[in-house]
Amino acid sequence: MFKDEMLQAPSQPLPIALVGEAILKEHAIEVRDFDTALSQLAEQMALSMVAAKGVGIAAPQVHSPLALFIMASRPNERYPDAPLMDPVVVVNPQILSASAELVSGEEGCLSVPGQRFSIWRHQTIVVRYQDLAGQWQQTELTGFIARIFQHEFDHLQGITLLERSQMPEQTVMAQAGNHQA
Ligand code: K3U
Ligand code: ZN
Repeated sequence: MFKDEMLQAPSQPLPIALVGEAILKEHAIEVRDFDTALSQLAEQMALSMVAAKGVGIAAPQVHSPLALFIMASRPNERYPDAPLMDPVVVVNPQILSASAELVSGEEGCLSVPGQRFSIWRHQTIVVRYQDLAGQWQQTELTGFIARIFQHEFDHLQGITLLERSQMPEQTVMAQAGNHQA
């Protein structure tokens, strides 16, 4: 074997699934193998997210059934006070509790290009997830970062903005299968 063939090919962005594709309606599958294939998938998701100028991306959006997403908040026109953060890879997420306070805000979705929706989200959530090494992390998120987490979490439940925007605001947590603390 030539030496070049033994080297790993550079990561490429993956095509993004659009509404109407079946993968966006499916419930994601728990990640069990924290291996190099998972890290490579996360890297390709990050490339797809950056290329599309998103602040997050979920695995089903790149045609993978696995329960992981990336969040990458940055200040922007609609959320000028949003914190700038390095991308965080979130695997097997859980929402442990959510504030009673709901806030409405505008959201777009890379899978629903050209549309914006006003969406109610919990202002603060306490979440648990695994990192790429399989280590459990627990943290409280608020504001725009909490909004990104809830948007991406929805993708793992097979919920896009088309469905979410039709739901009464009270069903925010109920749809995610969680309970208020
Ligand atoms: O709505 C978008 C946006 C981009 C930069 C700043 C503010 C908003 C682009 S769509 C986006 O980034 C989605 C990504 C998705 F669909 F793949 F998950 C994430 C998102 C946007 C806005 C609020 C919450 C989550
Ligand atoms: Zn989306």
